[in-house]
Amino acid sequence: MAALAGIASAMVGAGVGELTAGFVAASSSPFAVVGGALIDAAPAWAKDTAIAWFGTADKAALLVGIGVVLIAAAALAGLCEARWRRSGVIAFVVIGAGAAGLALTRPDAGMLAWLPALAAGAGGGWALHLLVGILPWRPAPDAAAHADLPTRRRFLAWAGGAAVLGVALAVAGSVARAGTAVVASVRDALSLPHPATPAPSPPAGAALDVPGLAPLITPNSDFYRIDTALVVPTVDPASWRLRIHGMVEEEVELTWDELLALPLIETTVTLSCVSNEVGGDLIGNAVWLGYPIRELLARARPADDADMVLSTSADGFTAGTPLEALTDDRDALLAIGMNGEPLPLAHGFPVRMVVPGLYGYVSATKWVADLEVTRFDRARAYWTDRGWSERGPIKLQSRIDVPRAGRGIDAGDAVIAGVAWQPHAGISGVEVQIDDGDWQRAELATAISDDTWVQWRMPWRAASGDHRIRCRAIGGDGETQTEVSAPPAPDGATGWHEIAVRVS
Ligand SMILES: Nc1nc2c(c(=O)[nH]1)N[C@H]1C(S)=C(S)[C@@H](COP(=O)(O)O)O[C@H]1N2
Ligand SMILES: [Mo]
Repeated sequence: MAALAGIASAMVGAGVGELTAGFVAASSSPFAVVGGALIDAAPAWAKDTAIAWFGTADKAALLVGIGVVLIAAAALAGLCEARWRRSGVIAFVVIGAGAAGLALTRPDAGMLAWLPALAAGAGGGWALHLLVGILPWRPAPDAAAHADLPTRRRFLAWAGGAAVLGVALAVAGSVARAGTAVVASVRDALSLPHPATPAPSPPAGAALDVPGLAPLITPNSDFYRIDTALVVPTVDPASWRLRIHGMVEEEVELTWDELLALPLIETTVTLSCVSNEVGGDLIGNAVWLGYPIRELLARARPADDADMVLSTSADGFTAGTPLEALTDDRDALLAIGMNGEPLPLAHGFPVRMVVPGLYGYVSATKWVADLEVTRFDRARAYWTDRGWSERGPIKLQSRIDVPRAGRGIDAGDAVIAGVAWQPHAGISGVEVQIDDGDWQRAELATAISDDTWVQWRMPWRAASGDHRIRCRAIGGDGETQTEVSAPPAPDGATGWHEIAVRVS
């Protein structure tokens, strides 16, 4: 029961923390602070394993993990408090103070970042003091007044009440997330300017009609999300500024209104995560609205010996992009729109970068706030400090979507279909091998451009039995996708996607 008192008290503390954070700053919620610090401090292998195991559910998995550790620690604190009064309370306050200190070190810490964790520790400690005071079997000096009442039932009622209170406070905290609500409503009220140069509608024959095949354009709600932000950063467009500085002749500063007034262009670009495994779904294709970064850099006039742009987000993430990829004729964008809408909050609202041909970790900074023109030998970015390559061109890849791996299909006329990509270099063909037969050319849909993935399909007379299907792409430059299998780290997975199908 002392352990139970500890757990219920921790729930009160967590609730107080979330409630305070809801009013002060969502990113300073104790869970966000501890989780964020763990994400940044975790060794590369741990992070890579988390993404490999949990994919886009990695954040939920981390929060569950923190919860489990917290419950264990709280139970222990309860047991200590029952044996040595104040020891558990002190533990709560110390943990809260530690998290408060951690909160101040987070890149997006506001002035009151320390408050939620401190309040959580104090609230939890106070609850523990009260609950242990009414433990049924413990004749504490201050329990004398309740000498007739401290039954097991009474204790359980109070402990249960404390737990419910904790949950209620946490719910209230998430409702109060003032920042998120305000920014979400600003976003909802926005109407984006019309592009000076709209994306041409996809050419006829770009989208194949095959059920189960990834759609040519990925809807925002299905677009994969990968980032280090446990709480989605909330950036109000009215206060958004982009600073371009470093090795430039002239510093440039840009506000939201100035950005909107520029002649915006629309382009369709496939974005992929370097953590995407062969056959994986950390990839999507969207129509982006934005302004070419090239034009902004032209205003700033980078020094001749600069070769990298270090972009920083509102929450302290950084990416190092080759200067060349931002100044050459590809349309690297400072994007504000995704598939006809303002960027969704989780995809970088109000402004992010999108660079055709490069993995997200070296180019696609969301909630972007700062561009520093520099050199690869002078600056390091978030993931390059964690064992990933400095440069990350997206590798030539292809995927089988239909039939679904591991599912059975009926014998007879079937279709094999998928997507292939090598953004910026393009795709010139896809080949398919069934069992150990010859490689056959698949029908390639018309590409939107070299910057997007391409759908493909091949008819198949499926005979009963177990089959293995493999695919490989041929790049725009004639290169065939390598069979050599490599894991995502350090610069992207390679190998052929292969699926097993049972035909009956
Ligand atoms: N601010 C910020 N931007 C970021 C990241 C991040 O962690 N923080 N992750 C990058 C990575 S690794 C990828 S793959 C893309 C994913 O963009 P998406 O979530 O919109 O699909 O965002 C990039 N931009
Ligand atoms: Mo990524």
